[in-house]
Amino acid sequence: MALHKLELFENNIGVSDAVLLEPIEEEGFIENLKKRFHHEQIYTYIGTVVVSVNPYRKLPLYTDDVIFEYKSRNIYELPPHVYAIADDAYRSMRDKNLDQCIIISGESGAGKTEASKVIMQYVAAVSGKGQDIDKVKEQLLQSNPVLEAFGNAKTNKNDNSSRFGKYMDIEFDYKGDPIGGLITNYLLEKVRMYNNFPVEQFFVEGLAFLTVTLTELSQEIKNICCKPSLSSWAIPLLQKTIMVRTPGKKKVMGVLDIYGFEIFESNSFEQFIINYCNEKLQQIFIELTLKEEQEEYIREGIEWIHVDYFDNSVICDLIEKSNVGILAMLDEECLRPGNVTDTTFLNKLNQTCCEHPHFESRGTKKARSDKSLPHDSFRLRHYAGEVVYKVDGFLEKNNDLLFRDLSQAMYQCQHSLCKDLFPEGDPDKISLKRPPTAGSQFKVSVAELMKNLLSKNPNYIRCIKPNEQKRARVFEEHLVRHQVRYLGLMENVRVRRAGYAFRQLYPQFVYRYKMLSAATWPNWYGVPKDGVKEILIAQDISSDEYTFGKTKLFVRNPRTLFDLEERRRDRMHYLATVVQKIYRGWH
Ligand code: AD9
Ligand code: MG
Repeated sequence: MALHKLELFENNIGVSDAVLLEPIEEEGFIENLKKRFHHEQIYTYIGTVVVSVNPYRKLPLYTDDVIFEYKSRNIYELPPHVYAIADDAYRSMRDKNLDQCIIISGESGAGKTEASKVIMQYVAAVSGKGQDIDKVKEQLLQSNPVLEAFGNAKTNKNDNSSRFGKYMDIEFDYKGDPIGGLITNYLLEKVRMYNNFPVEQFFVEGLAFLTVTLTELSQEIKNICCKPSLSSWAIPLLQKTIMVRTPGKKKVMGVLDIYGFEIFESNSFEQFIINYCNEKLQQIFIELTLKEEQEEYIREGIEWIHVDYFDNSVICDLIEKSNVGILAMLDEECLRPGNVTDTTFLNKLNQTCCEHPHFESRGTKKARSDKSLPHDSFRLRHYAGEVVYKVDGFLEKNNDLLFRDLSQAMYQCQHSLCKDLFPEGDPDKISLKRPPTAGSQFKVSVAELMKNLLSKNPNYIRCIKPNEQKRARVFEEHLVRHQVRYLGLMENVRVRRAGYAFRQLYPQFVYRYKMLSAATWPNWYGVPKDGVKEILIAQDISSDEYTFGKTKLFVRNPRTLFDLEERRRDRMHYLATVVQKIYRGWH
């Protein structure tokens, strides 16, 4: 880790890795983000996770020069940046053959889509060049405006809000040049999108061999979507876009841009679904982070330290378990003949889930007298906090009968692309079979997504919105605190530094601290690990504080590191004074 980190610490613009915060407390974590934000340092690491605070203004962070600086550098050599993560992911994919995914989450307006564009820009800039490659890159970069034309809307949270979650696999050949991509969209919310269709003109060539002026098409879709009967939302619209693919062995980098945990004053089916997805993402985050830590310990031959953490599979089960989970209850109620309503669904939940420690409603014994909980709602204790869901509309939204109507309407559209996109709307092929419910489709897509992510090496970007007014230079602590909680960031910090907060390769450690031992100053010519030992002994660091891995020194407590830094600074000051005296003596 991090020469620059310590320098940043000295410069008093906060620590660039929250793992080095001491003690680990929410207040200090937020204070650190704030300090950095006001110094134009919008990125902070938690280990290898990037926390990004939306600056709401153009910062000179994305120029070609900056890309060049980050290209092929070690992740900790430079200040935190999305480029550093993108570079690390890209090189691991290209050189070590490890497929990667970059998971970007955060609430609306926090900067997820901007971050995904920054990643694509970086990958396009650092990968190979050539006529065919450039064409693919152009298509990858252009896919954003195309998808935005379909799925973005102005909302009160974001002028250009993506009303869908997007997962994009970018495919590369053995040299690391992009050869194509595959995009999967989740949860397109028509209700918020159709009023605000952007009608800019986009031109896409080579999409599944079609050349389309999307303005025409979007106008046509807008006309259809604006019919009052279609003013709800649907999950599978435009679900998959397949772009150019060339045969052969490929490597993959996936980018997931999906809303983070949502909690509004009134939460409905949409929030329930989104929060379920975030529970699953948290589950794999913990699993993979611990796995990664554990693997590093095994690689380095040091003993694994058990980490206590909140295992949220109990909540995932409550929502998704076959036959008894909330989604299963909802489906059962949707399929049951007779007088079924949102209230009968809630009654069913009360019967089935009343004993569950993460479920509460007024119809259950434990929350009967809880006046903060309305009678038409249930409360879930998510990993990130409690959310009250109003059951109103759950059945209708889950039934998703709209989807069949929509496919049929779209198929009637004059444009041939619409027919291609909604083949199931063909009257000759309409099946009388009931389409799957929205909830069950989402559960399947989430399971597929998780399987896909688990098969890759994960990288994380957690986006934070500093104020609701979309203003530059304004950092509202209460708003940030809310997001820090709902993104589970303190748990991230805890898990990351559960064992050893700091680790560094032996040669780098010797290089930085060689002035702290007479044996290693001015140069150490022996084995680097022995040099490290000399320094630790000379500084009288307790042996409980560190352990030796195969290639790295592991330090338990950040305080030890800060002490070493202070001593290093004093020593450097002393050495500079001595040199000055000698110089003056000569003259
Ligand atoms: V939503 O869930 O799709 O509603 P996002 O995707 O999280 O949301 P988006 O990336 O669209 O938010 O960012 C919102 C706005 O913030 C952008 O339109 C920019 O004006 C602004 N933004 C975000 N990130 C940056 C940045 N790194 N630098 C400058 C930024 N401005
Ligand atoms: Mg977005």
